[in-house]
Amino acid sequence: MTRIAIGTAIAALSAGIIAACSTDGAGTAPGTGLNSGNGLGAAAAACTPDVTAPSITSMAASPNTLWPPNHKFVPVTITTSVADNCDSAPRCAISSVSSNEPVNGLGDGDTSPDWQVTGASTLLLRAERSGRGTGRVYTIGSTCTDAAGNATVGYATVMVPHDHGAGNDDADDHDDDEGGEQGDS
Ligand SMILES: [Ca+2]
Ligand SMILES: [Ca+2]
Repeated sequence: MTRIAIGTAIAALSAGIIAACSTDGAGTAPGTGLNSGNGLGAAAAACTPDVTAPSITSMAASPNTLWPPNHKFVPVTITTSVADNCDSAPRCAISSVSSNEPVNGLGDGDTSPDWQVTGASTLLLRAERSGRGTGRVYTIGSTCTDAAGNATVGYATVMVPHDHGAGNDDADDHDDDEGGEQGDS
């Protein structure tokens, strides 16, 4: 008798917990489908707490090529497509910028800094590259964070080619090549 009563109580308690969970976070994450036939309960279980970082589906820089390499800052905008299991609008912000060339290396005009973050999705990049290199590649990192603080970092690149492909601007290109070769010795 006693054992049966305890078992019944546990079952009732479990049912109560499940019922309570199924009402939390209603409608926060449609179609997660962890438990087929009980999507609402699955969403609640995934969001209390939310331990899943946002998913970055695409990230791009515009423009993604800088030309001519005249050592001037060019405004660049980063566009990020992001989704999260619970937060309908994760926030993204530029969190890192790097270059495959030294900021103030030889033959790049001796200018620094070469980038400046101006907003969550905007920055200035210097249109230059070493005349003795193969082209500069800036890598911009953007961190997207959901309401629970889970974060994902995505990256986009911006090229400063060594040579312009079609319609080569010989004047600009030649000047930079000369600087690079002289600085190399
Ligand atoms: Ca999340
Ligand atoms: Ca520089």
